[in-house]
Amino acid sequence: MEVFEEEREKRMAWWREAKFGMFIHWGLYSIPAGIWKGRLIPGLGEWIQYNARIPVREYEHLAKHFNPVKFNADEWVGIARDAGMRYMVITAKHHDGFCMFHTELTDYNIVDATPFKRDPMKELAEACEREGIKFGFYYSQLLDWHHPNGAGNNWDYDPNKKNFMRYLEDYVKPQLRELLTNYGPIAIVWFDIYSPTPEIARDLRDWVHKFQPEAIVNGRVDPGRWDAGIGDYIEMGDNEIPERGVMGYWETPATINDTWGFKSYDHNWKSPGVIIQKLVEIVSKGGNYLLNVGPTAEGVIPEPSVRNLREVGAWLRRNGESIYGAKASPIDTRPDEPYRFTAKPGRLYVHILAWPWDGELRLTGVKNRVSRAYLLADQSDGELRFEQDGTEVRLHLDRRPVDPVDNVVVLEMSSKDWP
Ligand code: JFZ
Repeated sequence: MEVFEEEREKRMAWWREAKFGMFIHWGLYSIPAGIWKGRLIPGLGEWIQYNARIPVREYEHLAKHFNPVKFNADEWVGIARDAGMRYMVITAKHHDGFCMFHTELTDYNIVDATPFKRDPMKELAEACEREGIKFGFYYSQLLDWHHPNGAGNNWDYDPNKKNFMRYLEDYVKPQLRELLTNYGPIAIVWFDIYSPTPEIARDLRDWVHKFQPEAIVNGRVDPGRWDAGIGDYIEMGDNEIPERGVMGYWETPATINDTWGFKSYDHNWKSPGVIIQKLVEIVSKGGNYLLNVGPTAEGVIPEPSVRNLREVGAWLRRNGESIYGAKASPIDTRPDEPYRFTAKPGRLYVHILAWPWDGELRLTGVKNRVSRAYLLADQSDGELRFEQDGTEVRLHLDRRPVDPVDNVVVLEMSSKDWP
């Protein structure tokens, strides 16, 4: 294995184990929250400056009103912990160019431009350190609707007069240095929407590793979703779960409603059951699930998302062994089959998404001899009866399920050579 591959395997060790993370989109866009001058602005909350073509001189006035007095880093980290989320990625600078961290490169940042005057990135990094949750930054390395040399704002600036390489060298890289030297150990840098060329992608990845060699770099540093492999893993499209398992490391970034940045009228919260089923679907195909919350301008994570995440955490406390550090299913399942598999050496986890009415579950493709079977969440009733004929196992679920969404049966094998 090449040295780079070995280094990557070491970097990815915690990520292979973590499986489930909290994404946070928080910035000036949380103030309008999808409404501008009395109009509902369609699209993602964090895209409001673009979607409403708001001039920089108007949009930047929002900074004077950004004062999230209810923000409490330990509270947010506690929500992630109680949800069973093992890492946190937060927007240090999204496409609007506003910096949610103290930077010397511009006064357009939360410490210098707002009445809040605190650095929430610093407070969250320290709170995550206390809680043992891995911490990282989302950073928009291409689109910047505030900076004259950033990409994307053609309503204030003449695109023909932009100098992206100046933006990269004189602004992006010095800011990345600040983020990678002022906030302690950074577990991941989550670049977004691709670099213009593979050379720039490699330069950014190497720049990250110059300061934090252990930091994982996501796939959107690459010039395209499936290109280059310069990042440490493939970043799927928003809310995208691949049809079939994908080789190597990959992650689904997902919204908990229909927007990343807070919108006051988006109440389409994913239920705990939907979140659990997506988590299981993703892990059964070999991926990680980075699920977003969009805090309000006051610094509050919306209560419905907190409530739903708390229930997901309760399920994970009973069934986390089948998720954390688990590998993709060794058995192909059709999308319509009411069960999924995850695996660890010598153990197959059968995620039963619909409890069979007759209590019988027939599984095929089990390439080892099963020695015992039991319900992961409640072993008080002892082991489950089963018969095995070659690779076919008939499970007798002669007891009531304990969970409304996903009941996990463990099939312990006679040896560790499969799965
Ligand atoms: C990007 C951002 O534009 C968006 O605001 C949010 O931060 C999201 C997590 O990332 O949106 C994308 C980027 C890439 C794809 C889809 C949406 N893609 O590759 O399909």
